[in-house]
Amino acid sequence: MTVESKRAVCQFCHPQCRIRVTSENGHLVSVEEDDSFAKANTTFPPVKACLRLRGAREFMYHPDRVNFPRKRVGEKGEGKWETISWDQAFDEIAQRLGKLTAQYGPETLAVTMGTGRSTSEYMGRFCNLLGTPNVIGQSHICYAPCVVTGAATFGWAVRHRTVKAIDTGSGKESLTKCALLIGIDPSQSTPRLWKSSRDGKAMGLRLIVIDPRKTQAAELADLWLQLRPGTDTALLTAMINVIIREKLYDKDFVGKWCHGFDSLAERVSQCTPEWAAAITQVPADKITEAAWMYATSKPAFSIHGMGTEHLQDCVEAMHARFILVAITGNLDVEGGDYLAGPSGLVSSAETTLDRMLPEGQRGKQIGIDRFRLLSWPGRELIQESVKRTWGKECSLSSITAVAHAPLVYRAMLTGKPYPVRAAITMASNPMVTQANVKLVYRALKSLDLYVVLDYFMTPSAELADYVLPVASWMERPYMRDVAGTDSDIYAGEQALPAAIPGEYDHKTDFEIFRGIGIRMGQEKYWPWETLEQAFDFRLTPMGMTHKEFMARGGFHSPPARYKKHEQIGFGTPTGKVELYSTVFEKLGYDPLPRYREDFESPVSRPELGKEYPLMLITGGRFHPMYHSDHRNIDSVRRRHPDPLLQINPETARKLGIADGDWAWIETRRGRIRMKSCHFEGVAPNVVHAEHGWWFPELPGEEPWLHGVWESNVNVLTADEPEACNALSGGWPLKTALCRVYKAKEYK
Ligand SMILES: Nc1nc2c(c(=O)[nH]1)N[C@H]1C(S)=C(S)[C@@H](COP(=O)(O)OP(=O)(O)OC[C@H]3O[C@@H](n4cnc5c(=O)[nH]c(N)nc54)[C@H](O)[C@@H]3O)O[C@H]1N2
Ligand SMILES: Nc1nc2c(c(=O)[nH]1)N[C@H]1C(S)=C(S)[C@@H](COP(=O)(O)OP(=O)(O)OC[C@H]3O[C@@H](n4cnc5c(=O)[nH]c(N)nc54)[C@H](O)[C@@H]3O)O[C@H]1N2
Ligand code: SF4
Ligand SMILES: [Mo]
Repeated sequence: MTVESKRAVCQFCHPQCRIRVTSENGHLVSVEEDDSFAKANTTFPPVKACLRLRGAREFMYHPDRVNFPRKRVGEKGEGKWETISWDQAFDEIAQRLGKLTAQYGPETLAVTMGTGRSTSEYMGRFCNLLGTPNVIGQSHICYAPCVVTGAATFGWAVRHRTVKAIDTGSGKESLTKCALLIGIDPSQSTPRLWKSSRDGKAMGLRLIVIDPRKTQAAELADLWLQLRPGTDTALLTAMINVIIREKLYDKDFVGKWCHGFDSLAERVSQCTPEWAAAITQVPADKITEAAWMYATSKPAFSIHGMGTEHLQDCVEAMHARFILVAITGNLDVEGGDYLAGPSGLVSSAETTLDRMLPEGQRGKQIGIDRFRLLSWPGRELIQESVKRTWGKECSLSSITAVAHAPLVYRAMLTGKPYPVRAAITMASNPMVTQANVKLVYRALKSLDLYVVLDYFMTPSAELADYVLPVASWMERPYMRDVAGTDSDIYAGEQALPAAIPGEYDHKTDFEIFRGIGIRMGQEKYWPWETLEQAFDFRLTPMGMTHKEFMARGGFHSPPARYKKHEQIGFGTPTGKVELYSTVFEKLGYDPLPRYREDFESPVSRPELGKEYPLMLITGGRFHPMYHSDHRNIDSVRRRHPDPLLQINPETARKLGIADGDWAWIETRRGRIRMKSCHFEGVAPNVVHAEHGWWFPELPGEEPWLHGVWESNVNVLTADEPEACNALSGGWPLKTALCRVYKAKEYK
């Protein structure tokens, strides 16, 4: 019997917990926290309690896991499959894709990606070599707007979400004196930030939370600003107004290092707390107090989450947040918002070979005319000065020059601006997580070729022509420098075999794109046979292999260096922090943040507001689920068996909905059912519905598609271009108008 013990990095979610995986004859025996690993700047205590991790064996050997490549034999969505070999799968996919690209051009292929738990740089490499600019997915609404707006404003992105958190220092008093949490619920989504928030609070940290819901962080906070959903820009520009009017800003830093202060001051001169109070429903004195607290408790840290990123005016709100950071002198200082700079790896942008995507093909990126910030025009403009300053781009190219998903799904349906006839889905589940899934469904079903790379038959996989079984984090090595924005590098070993003859035959996403790519004439560009060899190459600038990197602890964090602008300036066109964004201006947009009422609110649509009187927030994170995952892992599902709707008890009473009753939630786009949960922490005119729900236990064939129409909140969300952010194209997931009524019976 061979017993092995390996040091892996868990990828069931994002914190990159370091796990000791023990196996016997290649079979998983146990997973536990790994103390022998080099400490990754903060340890992560809740591993033992992590239900997702504890379900690892159930996941690995789940009876529903797809273990061999599958090819559709019946009609699309009929649920009839045959098992085929990898060679057959690669040959047929390459051949069918080749035929389609010959007919329509390589841009006929779209690739969907998700929250980033796999090696998307090799997916990007495949796409760039093939010549398609149409990578789509969640980047528009998850993290890419933050990277791009950060890089446009500061010349690099500030990012602390998974790796770094509030700097509490090592003394009795918190090093960071104030933390501003905007639209983020760390107690559910961001364990390290949550731990450091609580630790900091016990050491005198002042906490300001901006959230329409009373989250655990809001309970802990010194100040909780319960704003009306969708009004962050109004609130943040009012804080800027107070800071400028009361002269609380850092005059020295602003004078030396900020571009456009006078224009900013003029722009926000009307944005008084009283003005913002009428919009946000947060009392004016609380806004003033928040501005004072943030500006005078130094150093201060800030972070925004998806409550801000999932808004129609997300870019404006982020820009306002970054302005606050800069004018208060909290940028790149110890305990404040840190600009990490690039890591020592070959960058992910280089790995994707994005420079090999011909100019003409870049111009075909769908959405490029309208949404220029996150597509090629913004990418080129921003990264030019970033690269000049830092030597490397601040991006994972596959997520910062992306096609606009809602327009790509429309192209699948209409053939405009040109036919998109094929798609590959990697590490994503668009039938559940993309907005407006009724449209996504019709679009995916209309394709000539649809290939899904996943572990299970998700509702998306059920619509595929081929389903390819991927190796999980336990079955592949790991290495990451957090999307090319953070200098920390994490690595892990492969702990289990990806294939055991007669039992299962999985491949990494890397091997799958390589396999198809080689058959499409890309052989020269795939010199590495395994993911580990590809990692070896990325480590060449550091002069070691993946194995050697693991031998040195599997973690590298260069010592922090602050105020780097004093040596190198800021990587923006003006070399300063762009309060007034010359980048936005050049792209044809407003260079300063301005609040606009959301496309679907009781104020912008009073008539609709009468029919649909409640404001709907979707997708607030909750334990133990991770997006649409884990619904089929019994031990996890038992802890949270049903989809929940949070509703104020007063509203529920008026609607005759008792705590625990099933209720319909309806928007203009459709309706779904969830179990109601009375919650004082939302205003009477706001409800919150979870996202990610499908029911793996229901049949896969149509019309069921594992219950994808039952409780999937993205039946309700909007994705029309008019609803999207004007600069980035991000779609709104935290604002919509709905009505709620009791569901008479369930099932
Ligand atoms: N209404 C609403 N919608 C939302 C949100 C919201 O708040 N509200 N949140 C949005 C956000 S921020 C995000 S990031 C997205 C998430 O959107 P997705 O990333 O699409 O969501 P997941 O459920 O994580 O889907 C991942 C799928 O990939 C599979 N998978 C996991 N790891 C791997 C891997 O390594 N390789 C491969 N090939 N497959 C893998 C899983 O089995 C799962 O089926 O959802 C977005 N959608
Ligand atoms: N358990 C778990 N953890 C996760 C995930 C998961 O699925 N499950 N997903 C991961 C991913 S990919 C992401 S992107 C992160 C996201 O994690 P977070 O950034 O925490 O995002 P959410 O939980 O979607 O929303 C955060 C808060 O925004 C609030 N909010 C809603 N509307 C508004 C608004 O208009 N303004 C403001 N200021 N706030 C608003 C919500 O009430 C919510 O409390 O979580 C990651 N962590
Ligand atoms: S699932 Fe649990 S152990 Fe794995 S990365 Fe997430 S929090 Fe860490
Ligand atoms: Mo996300």
